[in-house]
Amino acid sequence: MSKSCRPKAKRLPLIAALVLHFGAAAGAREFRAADTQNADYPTVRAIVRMGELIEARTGGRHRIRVFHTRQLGEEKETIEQTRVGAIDINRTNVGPVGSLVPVADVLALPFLFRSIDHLHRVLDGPIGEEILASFERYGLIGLTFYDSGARSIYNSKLAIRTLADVKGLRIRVQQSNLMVDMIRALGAVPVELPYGQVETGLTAHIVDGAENNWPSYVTTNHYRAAPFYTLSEHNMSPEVLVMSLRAWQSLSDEDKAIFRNAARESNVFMRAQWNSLEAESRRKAQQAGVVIVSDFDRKPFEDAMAEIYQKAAANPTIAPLLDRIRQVK
Ligand code: GTR
Repeated sequence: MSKSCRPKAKRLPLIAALVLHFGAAAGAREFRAADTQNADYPTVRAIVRMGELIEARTGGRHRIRVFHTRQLGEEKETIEQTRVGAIDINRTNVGPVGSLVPVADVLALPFLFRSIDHLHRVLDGPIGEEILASFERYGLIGLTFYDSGARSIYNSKLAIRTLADVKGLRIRVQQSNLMVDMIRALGAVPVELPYGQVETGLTAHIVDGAENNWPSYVTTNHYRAAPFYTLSEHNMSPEVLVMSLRAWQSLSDEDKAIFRNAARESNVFMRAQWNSLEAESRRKAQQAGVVIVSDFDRKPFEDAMAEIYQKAAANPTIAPLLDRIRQVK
């Protein structure tokens, strides 16, 4: 029997399948993701990985296109664009996002975490979940955190060992009020610059130094212009992966679960790469002649943060979280 002669009853499932297929395809989407780091950076690779998982699990209905290296703008702008739904997914550091989502600032507080393990226990437990959930009222869905190691101060002038050494230095900070306060509390001059302008800022001596983790210090070439790196490890601000509320609401419940799980799995994938990249970046800097200062006088740096902690303790959203974070063993 030719196809056109099939009895009507038998054709119905085929029509239903076609409707289902094209119906689903109509809801199919490519989600635009922003990251300021370069194509090989672990956060970018992690989002690519998340996209692969999503594509496989939705039978190709949904995919993620990653725009790395600030192609969609600097962090401050991309956060704003994600909030209004012009960008679907954004990987940013908690530093700049803290100016929009105050509770995120708690994770950027200087000298709060005792170690990366302590940070991981906080992020992987109920506090991490609560912080991610609190993004929603600002138009963002917190999907997962990514590692970012510890941030340390570097500069082009001198090996910083004491608080007096920092005094008066012009230090670039992320676009974050908390980071501005932190550098000011050290007696240095904070200069807010977008990430993409720091290398020029250092080479043109607009700033004397900056602060970041090993992989960022090396992949951006900051180590060439500012070869004194003091292991201050003053904060451990993680990265956070967020989705615009608008994009999130376009997903079915089933797809939301797929996105959440894929994001979490991409975090595990990223963590597996982080330590070796950190060590490799440090080695590269050392080989290039960077002076690494580990014998710095930490206590006065911590004491200088008293005012920041007074402010945090007076904030009813942050204060209870602070205590709970300290209690996490
Ligand atoms: C990096 C982080 C970026 C950006 C950058 C900066 O460690 O991955 O998202 O916040 O620091 O200092 O601007």
